[in-house]
Amino acid sequence: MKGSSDGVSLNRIKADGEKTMRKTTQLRQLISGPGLGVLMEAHNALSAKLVEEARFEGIWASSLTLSASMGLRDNNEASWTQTLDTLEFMSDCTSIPILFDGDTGFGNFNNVRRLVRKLESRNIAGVCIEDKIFPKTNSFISGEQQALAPIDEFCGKIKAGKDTQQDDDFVLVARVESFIAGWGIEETLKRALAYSSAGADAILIHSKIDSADQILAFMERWDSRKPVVIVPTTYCRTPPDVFVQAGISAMIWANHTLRITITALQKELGELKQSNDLAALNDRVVTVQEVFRLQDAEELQAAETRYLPRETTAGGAVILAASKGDNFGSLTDDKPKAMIPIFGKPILASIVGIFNDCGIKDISCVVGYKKESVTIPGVRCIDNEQYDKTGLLVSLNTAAEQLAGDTVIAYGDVLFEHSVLRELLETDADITMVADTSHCHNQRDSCGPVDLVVGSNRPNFKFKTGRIADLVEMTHDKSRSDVHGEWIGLIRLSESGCDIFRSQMEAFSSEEPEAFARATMAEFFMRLVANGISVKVLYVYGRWFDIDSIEDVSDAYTMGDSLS
Ligand code: SPV
Ligand code: MG
Repeated sequence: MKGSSDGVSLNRIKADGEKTMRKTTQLRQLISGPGLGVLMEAHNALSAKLVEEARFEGIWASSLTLSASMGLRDNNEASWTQTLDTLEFMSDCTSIPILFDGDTGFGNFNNVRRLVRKLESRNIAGVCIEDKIFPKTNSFISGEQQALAPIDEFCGKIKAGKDTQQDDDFVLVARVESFIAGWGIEETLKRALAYSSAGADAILIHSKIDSADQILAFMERWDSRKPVVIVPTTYCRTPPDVFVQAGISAMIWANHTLRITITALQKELGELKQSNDLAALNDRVVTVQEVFRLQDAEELQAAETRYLPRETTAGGAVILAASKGDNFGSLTDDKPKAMIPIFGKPILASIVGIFNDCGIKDISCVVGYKKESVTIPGVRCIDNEQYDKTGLLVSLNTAAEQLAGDTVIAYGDVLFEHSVLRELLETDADITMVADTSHCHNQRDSCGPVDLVVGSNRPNFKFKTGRIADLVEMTHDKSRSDVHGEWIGLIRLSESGCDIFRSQMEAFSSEEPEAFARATMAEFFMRLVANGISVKVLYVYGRWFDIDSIEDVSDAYTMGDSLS
């Protein structure tokens, strides 16, 4: 056996890197090198891959099993191009060589020429053609009745194939069917010699008796003129050592991969039909993960991160909606302000709708006041039990676990146009807040302080420049002339931005627990800036409003249409 010392593994263990050798060269070595090579049958890409994983050195693409797996008979019912398509899949997912069972060559010498060209283009390492007449019949079905091809004509096919191949190592095996057809040793030898002289790289002597006698008789007279390949299907009990001693170069285990499959399927499908117990079967079969592994699904995932454009959708959103709201009279008797209907639905439902429209499905909402009234389908509610004693930063910290991957944080009383969110999602800094430079929205004296932003620069909307700035300072002082905009309650965090927010909140709460408990988001931003953390400002012009009072609600009713 080739390179085998244990007598069990019939295959050579390849040294690392050996598989980078051309498949044709691998097959040539398997068939012409010392010892007994083994070609294991496969009939589709998956079985070919499994044959390789089982560490066989080469694949026999059998006409019997290829046709059976197509639901056809081994009588050239499948066209050669249909078979070629399957071979291409088999070759693409394996690195060991395939010897294709090319039957009679699908016609005359001219068809063999075309076949060899196409096989080489699919990286098939060799072809075996047999001296029967097209359309052939499997050798185990009425073998004696099968006519053999005239020797001259078959030699023409061999010569045509050899003259056509581009790769010197492409292997052409000539298969002698005279034993199958009931002829004796003399006819077999005559044919083998002729095919050898015509240029065949190896001779396959087929036999269907249940001993190796015909093969051994041939080998005694053959005198190692060319490598000999055998198919010990009917004489499989002959120990491989006998073949080694006889000087046989390679053997083909021609159909057992398919037969293993049929045996397993018949058994398991039959039992399942009887038991109806899918769970029991589940424990006996490979996992779906194993199927993914065989498909190399991981490779595609890695490639996607390399080649697909970065998704602009945020992974998730956290909406802060725990507070009652002070300026809404009886409107907030039974619900927080985020649940006040504006344009026919709760503010929160509109915000969630805008997130969903922009591809954000994973939405958490920090609730507190009248939390049972917050019922928005698909939204995860997180309870800030201290909502009436704490500031917004504590609400955000309640949802700290949700700050993972790209995350947008929004106030539950702010409505903004889709375009504002889309622009925010396109930013790529770790921390980006949105500030409005229009100052045109309706601020009332009764409202709380406005979070004003001083950035590193002013935007120029006319020339579309300066839309992103560094946050320098936040202030409530409306009289300041260096203010560039008003924070609208929207922030986008990258994965690292989320890490920064979580660790900074943790540090803040342990260093200054009282200040932390009362802290506003603006105070937190100032703390970040003071700690040297970069916070970016995305400037927008209008396209949002907040609902701060009962007057805002009635204003919205008179507007009569929603933001879009
Ligand atoms: C095949 O596997 O298709 C063969 C070998 O040709 S045999 O079935 O034994 O003829
Ligand atoms: Mg065949």
